[in-house]
Amino acid sequence: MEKEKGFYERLESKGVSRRDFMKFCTFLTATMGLSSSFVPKVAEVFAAPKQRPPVVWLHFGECTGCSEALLRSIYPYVDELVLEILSVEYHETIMAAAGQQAEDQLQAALKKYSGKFICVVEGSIATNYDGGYGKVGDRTFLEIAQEVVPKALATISIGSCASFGGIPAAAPNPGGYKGVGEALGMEGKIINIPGCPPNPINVVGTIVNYLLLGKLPAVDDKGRPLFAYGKTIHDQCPRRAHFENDEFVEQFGSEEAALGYCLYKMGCRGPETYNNCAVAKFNDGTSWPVEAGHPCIGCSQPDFWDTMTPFYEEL
Ligand code: FSX
Ligand code: SF4
Ligand code: F3S
Repeated sequence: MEKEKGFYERLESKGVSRRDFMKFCTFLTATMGLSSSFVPKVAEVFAAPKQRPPVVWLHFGECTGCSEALLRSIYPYVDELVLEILSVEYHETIMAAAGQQAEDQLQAALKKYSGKFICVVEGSIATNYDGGYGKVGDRTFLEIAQEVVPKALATISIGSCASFGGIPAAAPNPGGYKGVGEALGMEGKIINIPGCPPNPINVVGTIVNYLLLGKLPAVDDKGRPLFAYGKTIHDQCPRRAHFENDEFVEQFGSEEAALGYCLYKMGCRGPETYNNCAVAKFNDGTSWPVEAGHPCIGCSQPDFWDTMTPFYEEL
């Protein structure tokens, strides 16, 4: 009870009412594919956590957009919530330590929490030339991942880079960048939350699923949680009726664009892209690419930069 009281007071002091928080929990519960009877239990995961698992958060070849999407999300408190439920032991973007001190912190966390921590990875791993294309603290991404990932209780790759190689792995890919699972030969053992960037709600949903139900969510054959990646964009798209009626945008700025017609002829990759953007949306449910009038570029699919280009051309 005391714990909960403190939690709600902390939220209030940040300008987040209990009502806003419950609204967020309701949205999160629905996104996770759970019935509304789970809402109080989901709220409890944040308000009175039974455990705060240690987390080692690694950054490899990427733009840091994944952390930015999560930590600067418009929900004023998603970042706060993540920090309420996790004990982040190492995260290069937000930790105060730098240089040798940061390296020491990583080693200390690995020693103390071996087999018990959750590893979150952003970014892909260079594998050519002994991993020489990407280093942190004079060690290659490959060496770091080989040391850390096998010691984790579970590993979550966030973003298309960590999941499937993403933009660093786009042709001609001289560094031999690969997703974490492939680079380590651990495909099938790592949860992938792709998207460039992924939706923060899917990251939070995966972690809450683990804390609430004691297991990671069910995944598809590419390691993606089914609750978020079980359907295509096209199957959830509000413009779908226009697609069925042959009502297409053929030029940006046209009358058809203003009418919100289907973007298929502008190169929309929604029909072959698995993600929940249409329902989860971004920035506190404000919008998502297709709603904003831009075709889906397939950013959460494997090798999207090579297989989905040229963008803006019909499939
Ligand atoms: Fe990649 Fe993320 Fe795109 Fe950027 O960490 S999925 S380039 S949004 O930052 O990895
Ligand atoms: Fe499908 Fe894209 Fe058209 Fe939506 S805009 S209906 S996702 S092709
Ligand atoms: Fe990416 Fe398409 Fe969603 S481009 S953000 S998967 S609408």
